Amino acid sequence: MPRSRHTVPLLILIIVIGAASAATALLIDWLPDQASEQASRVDTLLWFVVWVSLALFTVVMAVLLYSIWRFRVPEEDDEDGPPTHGNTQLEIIWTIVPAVLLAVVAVWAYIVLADNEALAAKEDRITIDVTAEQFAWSFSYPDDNIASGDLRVPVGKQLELKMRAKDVIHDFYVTEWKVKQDVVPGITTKLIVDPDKVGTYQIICAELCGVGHGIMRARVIVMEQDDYESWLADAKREVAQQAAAANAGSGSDSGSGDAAGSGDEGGTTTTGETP
Ligand SMILES: [Cu+2]
Repeated sequence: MPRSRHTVPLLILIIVIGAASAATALLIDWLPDQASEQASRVDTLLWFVVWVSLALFTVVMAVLLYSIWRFRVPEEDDEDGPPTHGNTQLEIIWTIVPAVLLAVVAVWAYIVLADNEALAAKEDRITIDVTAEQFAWSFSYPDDNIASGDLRVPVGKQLELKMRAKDVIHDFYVTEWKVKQDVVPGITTKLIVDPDKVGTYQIICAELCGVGHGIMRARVIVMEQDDYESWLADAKREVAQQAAAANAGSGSDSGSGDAAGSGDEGGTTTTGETP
């Protein structure tokens, strides 16, 4: 059979399409920086899926383009093509290969999820309550009794975010952390993440939640441990001062005993301004 006649042109097509696909994947910086322990696990799995997809895409496109070119009939030829029957060998191959690939991805994803959600020891993690509402995020620190419009966290510690929604479904997503989690009215959802890079990142809502969905953003500020502790101490002091002031002038209209300053634009704490 004329197998050899097709082999070389097909191989050339595979090389050309494969090189173009690989170049597209490699030359463009597709993914956000990695800023959590979870990030590299997620990205590695993602790139595996991408490379497998590119390989399959390359083979399919090569065969398709070659067939269009090589087996084209003259325009006036309206006859049916020759009848063909199944090819058992091919069918077995194209059943087994995707089945194995899917199984690999499923098991791998399970392992990544289990690793990503593994809880650190109690003293090595910080619990933060996250509240989502149309169209804002707010954060409170139950252990320290303060609240903040920015999510401020120390680097190198695990966060256990306990998330509640006041109205509709939202979704907490920090692209650099590579993890996201729906926030659903009526239940408390949980997100585990270990930030490992100091910096300021955006929290975005990743679930269409109304007209303000696109502006439903907040900042996460990942700080050195020392900076975090001094911010925490300042915030606690401010809360105590506010409480004292509220007590002193109780009855008067001097503002909220409710420390949870809403996430105003500067997005700081309770305190209004912080270092
Ligand atoms: Cu939202």
